[in-house]
Amino acid sequence: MKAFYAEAQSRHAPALELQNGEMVPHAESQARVDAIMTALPEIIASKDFGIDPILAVHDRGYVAFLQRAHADWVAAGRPGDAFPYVFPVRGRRPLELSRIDAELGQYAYDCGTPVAAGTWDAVYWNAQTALTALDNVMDKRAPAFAFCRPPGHHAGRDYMGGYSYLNNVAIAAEQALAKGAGKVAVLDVDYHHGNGTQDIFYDRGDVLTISLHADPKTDYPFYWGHADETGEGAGATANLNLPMPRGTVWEGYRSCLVKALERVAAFKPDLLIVPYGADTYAEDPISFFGIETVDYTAMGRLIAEAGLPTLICMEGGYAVDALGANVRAFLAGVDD
Ligand code: OKP
Ligand code: ZN
Repeated sequence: MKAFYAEAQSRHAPALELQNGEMVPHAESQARVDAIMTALPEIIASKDFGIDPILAVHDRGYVAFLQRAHADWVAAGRPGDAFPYVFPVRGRRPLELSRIDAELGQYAYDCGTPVAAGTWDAVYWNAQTALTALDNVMDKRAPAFAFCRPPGHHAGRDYMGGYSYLNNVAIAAEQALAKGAGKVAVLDVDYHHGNGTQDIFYDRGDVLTISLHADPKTDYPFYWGHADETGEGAGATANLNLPMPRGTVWEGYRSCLVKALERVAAFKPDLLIVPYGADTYAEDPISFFGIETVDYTAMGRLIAEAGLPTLICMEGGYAVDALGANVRAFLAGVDD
């Protein structure tokens, strides 16, 4: 399967994140890139589709903020990466705020998503990687792998969180519609709920969003991902959340995936986008499912059986030692 990446994606290198009350080395690291790179046979450099496909999904003010946030942070005399620490409570009146701390809180929803010096360049090219792989899928009708990094599925129209800044999957879905696809289905198999993608398409009937993930009653992102979130307006019934308990192994996961794929088939999409996270892996350091490396091949095979043009976008996966093998196992299943 063709795999795409842009070197600039490596410019995003945040040092630390706040996890369970401690500043720890950021889990979303360059070591992930190296692990996946060595597992892929050949990597094709991404093409530049420009900023318009990004602005078709994301708020202009938010994009401008991402472009200058780190420089503003440095200008304010701050060390390291730009970190939010104060957040507006939802429902407050919109305010024109200019101090960097106020803006960080306005555009972030957690403390795991700092803006580092190279973040904008990296996430711009991250989106281009998704767009390049999409182009390949639409052109060749064969599956393609967008090696997206950092992840994107937690980012909303105007917010960052969960290591995500731009929503690569949403950008690709919107671009596919602009290029003539009538309907797109997103099937998110990362351990964490794809809250940003859900939010972006919540009131839309042309994009079906499905997420299989750890129950938000016990796991991040807590405030989204519950089974009763089914969409609204034109998108009523076009969102499906399948939360699973901690400890879920392949057998239980598989039956949820079958349900998800039945819904995909009923929707009759022109394109399937799969945000893939290897953080469902049994040994993942921040997650609690029991999927094994061989199971990823079965997972990929089941998804390929849907018989749809398929774009795979990388999301999470933090067990660096097994990450390459897990990605390879999944892609092998899709390719079978
Ligand atoms: C990004 B992706 C656990 C803290 C979790 C954020 C996790 C973001 C995951 N103590 N922090 O979906 O893999
Ligand atoms: Zn995840």
